[in-house]
Amino acid sequence: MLVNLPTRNLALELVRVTEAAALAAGRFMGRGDKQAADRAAVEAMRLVLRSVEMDGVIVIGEGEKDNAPMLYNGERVGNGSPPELDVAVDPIDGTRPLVFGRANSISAVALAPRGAMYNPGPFVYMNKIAVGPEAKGRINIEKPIADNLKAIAKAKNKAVEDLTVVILDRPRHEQMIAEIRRLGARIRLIPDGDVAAALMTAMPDTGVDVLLGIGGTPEGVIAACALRAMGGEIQGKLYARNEEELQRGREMGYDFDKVLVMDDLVSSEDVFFAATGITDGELLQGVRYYGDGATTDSLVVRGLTGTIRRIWARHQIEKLNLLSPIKY
Ligand code: VTB
Repeated sequence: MLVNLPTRNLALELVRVTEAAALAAGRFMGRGDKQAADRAAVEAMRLVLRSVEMDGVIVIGEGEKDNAPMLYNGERVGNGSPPELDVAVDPIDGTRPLVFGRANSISAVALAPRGAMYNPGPFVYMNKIAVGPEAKGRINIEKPIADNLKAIAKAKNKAVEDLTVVILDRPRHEQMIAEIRRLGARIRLIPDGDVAAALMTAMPDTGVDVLLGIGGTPEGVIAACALRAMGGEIQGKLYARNEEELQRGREMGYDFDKVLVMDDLVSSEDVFFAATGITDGELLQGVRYYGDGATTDSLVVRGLTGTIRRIWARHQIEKLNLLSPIKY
């Protein structure tokens, strides 16, 4: 038997990164200013990432689609010492819900060995199907929705009518929604935030069984890292918005018909994932501020062991503001 000494769990360092972003972004709840919220989260994230002992390169940086402040693809993060890692960041998934004071806005970061994460290039949309551990190995994005729902229901020992399907509330999903209604499953339409939705499929308490539909590609890769660590599954297919994008993809060697399975999206089991709630949601509690501090609620996951930790923290804002250039 091969016995290894326990090694570092980088996710435990990573959680400070998502906590900082959430604490900074939480101030913008309901205040209507997307740019300011994004800037606060990105700056806090960038600063705390520096303290993480790693030689990281951002492979998945959000923002290009929304023209928001961002951590750039190719940006070096961490303190520069080994291990060499790919980094995926989503400083705020659900900026709109945050600035309108709605549910399920989170901050998320994932790490994987260098070269392990899928590089989606400039292609912003991905068709996705994501499930938790019970339905892992039973889904196939190429098959009709009816087949997938039946397979998931069977795996979870329930009827299709008992399933809850999460879908982003977008006109592009009208047909899919009509089809799911015809099949009799229950639907949760979400305004944004399909990273949280993908995670919910792997957390039985949330009552969510499957995520379907077209969402952001960066969000797909981050969700893949989290689900890989949590024992769930996601499959994706790049989605071209128009003929021009399709053409560009072909020239760059991207195949929009290719099914991206777990191993394509993140090819290593050695992944780390952390997320902190910004606004309240069924996955995580949002940031709460008190006269003398603030609380955060986070999820910390390590792929090698599959350990899922829930970390609740109380932060002393006054002390932090003395030490940190970030305004909490
Ligand atoms: C989703 C959602 C994100 O982008 O991926 C979505 O999870 C997809 O793009 O929070 P559209 O909004 O253009 O449909 C976000 O909403 C972030 O932009």
